[in-house]
Amino acid sequence: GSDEVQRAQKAQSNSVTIFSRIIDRSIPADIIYEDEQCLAFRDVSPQGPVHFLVIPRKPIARISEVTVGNTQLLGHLLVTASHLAQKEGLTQGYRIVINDGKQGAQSVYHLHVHVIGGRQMGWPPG
Ligand code: DGP
Repeated sequence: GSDEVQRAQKAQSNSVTIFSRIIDRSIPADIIYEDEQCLAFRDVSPQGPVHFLVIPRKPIARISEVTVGNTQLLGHLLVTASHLAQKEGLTQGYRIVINDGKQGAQSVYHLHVHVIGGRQMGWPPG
């Protein structure tokens, strides 16, 4: 019934992912930036010479779950991504990606902004 659906939704949004463990320092990561709202660290499986992720501390599962209440936070993630791209020397451009759900090929259900650069990108993406 609807209780079951609510429980499943709650379980997903509260689920402990590998990124929660990076936030609480119970597993290591190459963290390049952090502040009160977010954390940025290098992707363990880099898709370019530079590849890092910007994630909120708040465990939002995916971009399709955000609300207007998350507006400031989402802006902050993108401004942070842009500043870090500059700091990483990506003067010739870069790609920002947010994967959502099954068809978006999301594998970790803690919202994350990919910043990939240091090589020529193609379009369309695979
Ligand atoms: P996505 O497909 O958008 O859900 O991307 C998840 C990314 O997270 C993927 O590029 C690999 C990266 N990743 C997964 N586990 C870890 C981890 O334990 N440490 C780090 N640094 N990155 C991870």
